[in-house]
Amino acid sequence: MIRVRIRYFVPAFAAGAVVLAAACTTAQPTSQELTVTARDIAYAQNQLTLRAGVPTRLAFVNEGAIEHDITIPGVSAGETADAHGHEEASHSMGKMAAGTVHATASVGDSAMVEFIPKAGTYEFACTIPGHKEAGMVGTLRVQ
Ligand SMILES: [Cu+2]
Repeated sequence: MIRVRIRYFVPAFAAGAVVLAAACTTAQPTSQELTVTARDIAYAQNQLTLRAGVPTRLAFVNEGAIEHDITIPGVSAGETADAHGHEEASHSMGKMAAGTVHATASVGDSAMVEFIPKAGTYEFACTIPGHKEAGMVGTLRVQ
């Protein structure tokens, strides 16, 4: 009686394992992209999620009437990543904390920054004086 049970149980288990393996393959992308749009004065997206350890392209688009940036301290697994969506060096960040991701764009411009995110929950904000206080702040979850 026990033998019969085992004979039916094993193929069912094997089929389940195949499904799990297929799910794992599709769940791990080789890259991911994220767009954050700035307006006056808020981010169009203030709750962001990313997958940890996956190369990421963050596009920062400024649809506002003044300059804005996005700064995410500590999220990069590698070096500090910095992108400026304008030619003049009007926006100097000085020395940023290790692992900071920063992109700045003047009016109507955009910037693309690439990094590999570490798992965790991060606050991101605009560093232009007064903007964070006015609401240019959000949360990024990396899982
Ligand atoms: Cu701003």
